[in-house]
Amino acid sequence: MAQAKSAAGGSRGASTRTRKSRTTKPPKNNVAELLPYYRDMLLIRRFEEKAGQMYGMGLIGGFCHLYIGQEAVVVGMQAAIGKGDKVVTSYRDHGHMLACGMDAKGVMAELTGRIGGYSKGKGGSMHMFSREKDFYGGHGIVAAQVPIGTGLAFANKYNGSQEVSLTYLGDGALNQGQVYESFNMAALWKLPVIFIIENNKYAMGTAVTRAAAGTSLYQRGAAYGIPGAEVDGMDVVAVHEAAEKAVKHCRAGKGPYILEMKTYRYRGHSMSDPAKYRTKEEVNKMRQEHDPIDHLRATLLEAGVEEEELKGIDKEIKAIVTDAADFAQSSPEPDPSELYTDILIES
Ligand SMILES: Cc1ncc(C[n+]2csc(CCOP(=O)(O)OP(=O)(O)O)c2C)c(N)n1
Ligand SMILES: [Mg+2]
Repeated sequence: MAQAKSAAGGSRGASTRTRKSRTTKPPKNNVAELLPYYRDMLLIRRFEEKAGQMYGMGLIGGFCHLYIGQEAVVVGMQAAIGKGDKVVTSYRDHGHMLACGMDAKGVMAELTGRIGGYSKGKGGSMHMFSREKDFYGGHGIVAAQVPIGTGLAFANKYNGSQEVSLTYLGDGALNQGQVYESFNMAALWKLPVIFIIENNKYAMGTAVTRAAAGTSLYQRGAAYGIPGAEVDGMDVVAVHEAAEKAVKHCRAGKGPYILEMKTYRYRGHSMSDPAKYRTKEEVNKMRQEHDPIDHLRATLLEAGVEEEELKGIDKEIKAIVTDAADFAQSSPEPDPSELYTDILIES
């Protein structure tokens, strides 16, 4: 399975490659445990497709960054954590919210700017939050969530809890200075934070190969002694396996961990991206050969799960997304008085 590889220049770091082939097999006798992965990835996929459609119809305003293609990352990670563990991410956040258990209706209604949305329709796609579900946002400033996630881990440690902080960032965000300030403090104080780099190969229109000096992103913590691993982010079983290892490391008080998820976004950077920086063939190849949902579906069928069972899940998800879309269009717009609520006024 994993081919051990030392992190560049790191004496304490133990970066490994855990990138799996496309033949990852489910744990023996545990096929049923994979059904929730299928369900959760499908929910994100269908939700995002619907959001894209509604954006095209003019029902969603502002920015909207879809997560289609990357579903295995968040679903595999989330399956390794529990209540109290914290999650924070960037603006490409709908999948993370759904994976955290936030209500599809509340997320969709936020996209349409309605009162039933998680931020009462005042935040939109990039600005949602749920303390109840341990989701700490949606952040529009590239890498801003990294010190926040590190701070959440500091709080966990300070409070003497065993909770971990999952801090997601993109391949582009990884070149921000604040990431390395966070790495330093996280390693110095052995904070329980997992930095999950969602390497989808592009930062807007810039390929990672053009922007990053050295593309083994999982080794970026080597100077701080932070272990890192490269993972096939299109394979939910591989993601989950890597996540469990990283969570165990954090809960044991050994400090931070880096997971580089090799993934791909099928849609543009945001809804207004003409996508001239890559070919249609490149996108089609990924969709056809590496789709995380198709791959899991095939694995499940091969393992003897009935097609009818999967169809039942498809139907359930369709109903959830239709309900969310209906709610997002029928929930009222916020009252003008809402302009004056939730505002910090310092006098
Ligand atoms: C500080 C800052 N600089 C620039 C931007 C504009 N911007 C928004 S997303 C983005 C690319 C980030 O790419 P990546 O981190 O790879 O995440 P991805 O969009 O691929 O998920 C940029 C440059 C911003 N929002 N904030
Ligand atoms: Mg990227």
